Amino acid sequence: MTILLETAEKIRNMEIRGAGRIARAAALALKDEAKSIETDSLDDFNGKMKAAYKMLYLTRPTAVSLPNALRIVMRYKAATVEEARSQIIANADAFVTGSENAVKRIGEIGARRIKDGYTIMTHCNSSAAAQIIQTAFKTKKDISVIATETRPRMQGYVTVDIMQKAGIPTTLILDSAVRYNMKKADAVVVGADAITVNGNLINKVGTSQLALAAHEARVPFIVAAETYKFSPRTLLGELVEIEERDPSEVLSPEMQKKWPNLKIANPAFDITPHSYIDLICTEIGAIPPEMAYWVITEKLGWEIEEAGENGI
Ligand code: RUB
Repeated sequence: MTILLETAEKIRNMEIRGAGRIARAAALALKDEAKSIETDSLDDFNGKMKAAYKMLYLTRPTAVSLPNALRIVMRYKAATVEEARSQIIANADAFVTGSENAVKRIGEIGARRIKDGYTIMTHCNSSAAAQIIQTAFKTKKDISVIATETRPRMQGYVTVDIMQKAGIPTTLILDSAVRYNMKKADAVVVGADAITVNGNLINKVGTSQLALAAHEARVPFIVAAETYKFSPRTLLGELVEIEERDPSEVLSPEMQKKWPNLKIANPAFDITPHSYIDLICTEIGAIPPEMAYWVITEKLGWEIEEAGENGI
């Protein structure tokens, strides 16, 4: 199997998951494809690259880091196959390095918001959110973590594993125990799959419940998001599609047979309104959600026309 097919399958089945990892894996899959296409015809090369783009684009619908990464890697203008190939390789390498550096920078910026003695609640597993917590801990701050299980895929275990390996005291809680435990939290830190032009956050289903409970308890709600998590297409009035995953993630096929008339809803993400977000930590600084429009138009620099293309 080619790296392209393997990566697409791993993103689809969530072996590769988390918006940042998905973006980096997709960029590297395009790079590998560019390296392996054997042709002298630029049209042929372009056609094959577009097909690879399309395959990766369709793997998961919500994390905007995926189409953003694909567009960044596919920004090439070349007169020959070799020129195109080397531009794609350079774009992919630059994206991956930039993405890894962004996560580190977010860690440094976000860690300044974590004071000594803080307990931080987090949801699902976000590399950017985990980086903030780990960076704060490394600066000798005496902190602890409350991690939700994150049913049905239990990404909370990944977070627990990271925190345990780093030696950070951690408490695992049920998703339904978020409000009860919020009184023990000094801050909530979560990641992002997408941020819309009006500053709303799309992240793992249940995130909006942490935000509501944090708001009620006056606990700061902080989002860790690289700028490529901001969605240019929302500038055109489009909504971010919420992925609906297979019912078998919620209830086994055997149990489903027991209740043939039962409906199961399994949205993978939800929407947190910008009014519940105190701060978004990006690699270009800690910003209010109201600056999303600026990030999309000025930082990402995408014209509305370009934002409207999905490249397919
Ligand atoms: C993962 C999830 C993460 C964001 C950010 O969902 O919601 O919070 O993707 O992660 P899933 P990161 O497990 O369904 O992919 O900060 O690592 O990009």
